[in-house]
Amino acid sequence: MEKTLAILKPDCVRKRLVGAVAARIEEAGFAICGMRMLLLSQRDAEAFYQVHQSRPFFAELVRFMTSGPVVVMALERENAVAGFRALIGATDPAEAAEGTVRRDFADSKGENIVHGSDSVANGQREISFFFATRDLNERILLPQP
Ligand code: FUP
Repeated sequence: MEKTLAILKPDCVRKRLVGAVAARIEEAGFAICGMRMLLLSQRDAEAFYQVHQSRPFFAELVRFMTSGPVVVMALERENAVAGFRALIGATDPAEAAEGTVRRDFADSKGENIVHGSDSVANGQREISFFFATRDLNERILLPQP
């Protein structure tokens, strides 16, 4: 079953939206097969967002992502990567479709509540950044009718 990584970012935790966002994730048919709260170190955040290291917003992104605890989730569903990105909406909440998590809860392009992997390969890489295989409860979805 396809998997994707979600990060409920420091703004999500600070705004007490972990439960609301987790509910939307489960209502959209995702199974949570791994979940952990942690504080990213500077080194972790820089490594995780390495692809953006030369972008002008990189330092601010790392500062924000290390500003408080996050909740990381390994999620499983058919079409998990694209389905999760549809659920959260565009990076900039002003451009995100109505009813998406970022449109409803995010303040800005930088502080946008949640991260979702952008490809199946990156999903696998990002899940292994945070979870050991033995910590993932795989194939926990019930068979579809
Ligand atoms: P997304 O895949 O929607 O999370 O967006 P990107 O991979 O393009 O960006 C990753 C993170 O960089 C965003 F979540 C927030 C930050 N970012 C900015 O702060 N400013 C920008 O202009 C673009 C991204």
